[in-house]
Amino acid sequence: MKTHTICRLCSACCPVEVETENGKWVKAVRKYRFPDEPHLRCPKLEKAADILYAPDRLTRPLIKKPDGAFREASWDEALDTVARQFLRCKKEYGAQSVAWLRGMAADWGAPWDYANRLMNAFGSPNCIGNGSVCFVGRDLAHTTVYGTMTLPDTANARCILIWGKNDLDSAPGAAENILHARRNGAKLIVVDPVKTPFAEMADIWLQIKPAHDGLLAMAMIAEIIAQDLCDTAFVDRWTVGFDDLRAVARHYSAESAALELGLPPERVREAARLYATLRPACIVDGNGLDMQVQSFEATRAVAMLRALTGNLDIPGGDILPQKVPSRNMQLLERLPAEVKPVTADYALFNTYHATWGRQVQSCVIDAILEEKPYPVKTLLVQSGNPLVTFMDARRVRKALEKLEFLAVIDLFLTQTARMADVVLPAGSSFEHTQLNRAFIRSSPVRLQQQVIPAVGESRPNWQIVFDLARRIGLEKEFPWQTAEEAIDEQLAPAGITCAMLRDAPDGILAEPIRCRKYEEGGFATASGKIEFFSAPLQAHGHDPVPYFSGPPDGAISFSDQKERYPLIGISGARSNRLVNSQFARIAALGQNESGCAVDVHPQDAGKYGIAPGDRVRIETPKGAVCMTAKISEVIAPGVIRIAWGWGEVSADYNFNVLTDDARRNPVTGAPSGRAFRCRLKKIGAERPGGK
Ligand SMILES: Nc1nc2c(c(=O)[nH]1)N[C@H]1C(S)=C(S)[C@@H](COP(=O)(O)OP(=O)(O)OC[C@H]3O[C@@H](n4cnc5c(=O)[nH]c(N)nc54)[C@H](O)[C@@H]3O)O[C@H]1N2
Ligand SMILES: Nc1nc2c(c(=O)[nH]1)N[C@H]1C(S)=C(S)[C@@H](COP(=O)(O)OP(=O)(O)OC[C@H]3O[C@@H](n4cnc5c(=O)[nH]c(N)nc54)[C@H](O)[C@@H]3O)O[C@H]1N2
Ligand code: SF4
Ligand SMILES: [Mo]
Repeated sequence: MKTHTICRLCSACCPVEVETENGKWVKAVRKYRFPDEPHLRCPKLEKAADILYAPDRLTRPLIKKPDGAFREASWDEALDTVARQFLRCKKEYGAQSVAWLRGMAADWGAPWDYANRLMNAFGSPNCIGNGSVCFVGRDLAHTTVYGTMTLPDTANARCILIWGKNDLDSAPGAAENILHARRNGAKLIVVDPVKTPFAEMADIWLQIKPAHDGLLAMAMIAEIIAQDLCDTAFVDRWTVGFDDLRAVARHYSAESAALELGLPPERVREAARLYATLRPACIVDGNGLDMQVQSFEATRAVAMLRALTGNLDIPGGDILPQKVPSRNMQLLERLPAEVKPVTADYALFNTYHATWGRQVQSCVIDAILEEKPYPVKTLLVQSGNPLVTFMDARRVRKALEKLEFLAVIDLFLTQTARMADVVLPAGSSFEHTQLNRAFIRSSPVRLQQQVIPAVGESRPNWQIVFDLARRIGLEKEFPWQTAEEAIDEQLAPAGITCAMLRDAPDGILAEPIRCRKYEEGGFATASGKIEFFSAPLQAHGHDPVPYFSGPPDGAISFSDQKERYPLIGISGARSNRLVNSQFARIAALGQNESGCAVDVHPQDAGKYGIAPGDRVRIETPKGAVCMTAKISEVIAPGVIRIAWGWGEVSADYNFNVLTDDARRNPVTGAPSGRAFRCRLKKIGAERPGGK
């Protein structure tokens, strides 16, 4: 049997066709937008059976015994235990002392809505996503400029500016669009500290100093304004604050910025000119811009480039998405107004969007450890592995140890799950039907369909949440018996149902696609125009224009200890075999730890006496990891790139013991997880057998 669905093994959300036989996975293929073009392989999808039927998949709920070992339990007992803890905590400390942490994997789609609904109805504002380090902070930066986050129409662009994104490994469908445009003659500019394959094929590669993107964006803005390369008619008609931006940008000439960035000034000018003059042009921004203390300002400055050049909402430019009409399922109105979330310091981020909710994950750790603004005592982690993926991993461990109760919903007994009192086994994305956020953010709507039965006694995420809700007294709020019933209710405003979606393998357009939609009703900002100057940001005490109060300072963690920590460490590539902390244990994907290595430039290798395959120790003021050295010229001298996510395999490899969570972006709470000062020393010769 063949079924069209969405793969959610990573956040790329590829449409796929899955073949099954008697309820068993046989194989799957990604569907291609340009079937005649060469396409990219995805090892994760090819090895999906190894993931789905992994011998260490959790198949029964687990409860921790007093001696610290787990025992298997029935769903009734496990869910009742979690429900009892929720209710006890609410009674003893107030509902807000219960928090729900959400990782990336189950999607911020309907399951995100369901978890929020449960927590809001329960009375706790602390359903917290990881958007401070991934995507949502960028969404806010776009939104403050032109009212929404745009989507690049790369396939039709003549010029593509890739800024901190590596779709070849992280989103193959998106990469194929770029390759298609390239074959049609599009020019490519890449801003990346690493020589990625896109950087190699680029017309201009700006090898940026890590975490200094804001400076480069301001220099490009300055150049475009100084050389009269703006789309003046568009800027005059559709923007506010151009004079303010021009006044700030004067301080960021290509010469001065390039000096700080270690780039030739003419390259910066050339990039600005190419991007501004070749229309249509789009900008593909990525996670390279997140996890920096300066991420919000930098992303905002990048967003302004789109507006200055009039590339918004035109074919081949950056498109304003057409949201699919849907019901807000979150019951936010049920939350008592006087209860503030643990993320209260990030007021604008908490409230700018109707359904993103609260996203500064670090605040949960603060609340557990420092009891500020109040203590969190019970935590439920769904589809996340904070012990490996949050900054400052040792602090996270301390926090998890301090909790009165920890429950984890996951497919595997992760490092985080091992610390739990109760572990609830979830079905993978192929084992349940789900409406993903990505497919209501813009048309066409597509359905992620269940293609195989849940493995063992594992259960779909939606069912676990609904069952738990009913056990804490929310039967009325969760009346649905199937995922389809809930999805149909959510999509009712669009007049679309699961049954219709099942018959539409390529999805359903909620309305015809249009361009220049702002001509009908303006932009969704306070002024109705694009805001180079943001009054709402100013009202919240932030810079109304990016870098209004000066150039980035301390963008890289531990910069004040440069003498002792001379190198810049950056977070490793996302291999197309692995996803964050996932799959390294699957033999076919983890490949005997061959990807767990640190890239050292030949100059630095010479300086530190390091040969390929040597064991090295990398240290920051926070901690140390040990890995194998690889000599590589993909990074600049003075920069080392350290594999990340491997902390799931061994504590020795936990990249995030190196990172800092103390300094955060004031608007989005983003810590500097990607770039920090560090030092390196050799601790042994080549490891035998690659182990
Ligand atoms: N140093 C450093 N730190 C980083 C990053 C980095 O680049 N460098 N990247 C950051 C980014 S962008 C992100 S998004 C975060 C990711 O942080 P996390 O979301 O914590 O990371 P994952 O390893 O993807 O963990 C997902 C967990 O969900 C489980 N899972 C998979 N599918 C399902 C499902 O359907 N249901 C349930 N319940 N569980 C499921 C997996 O087994 C896995 O344990 O990490 C961030 N941390
Ligand atoms: N195979 C695979 N796919 C994934 C994931 C995975 O782990 N594996 N994770 C998923 C998740 S959670 C996410 S968020 C996406 C992320 O996917 P992307 O948005 O593509 O992000 P990254 O691959 O983390 O980084 C993109 C590029 O940013 C560069 N970069 C690093 N530091 C800087 C900097 O300071 N400035 C600039 N300009 N660039 C910098 C890196 O060298 C890299 O080439 O991928 C998703 N898809
Ligand atoms: S890139 Fe691979 S794993 Fe990720 S969604 Fe697409 S097919 Fe699935
Ligand atoms: Mo992410």
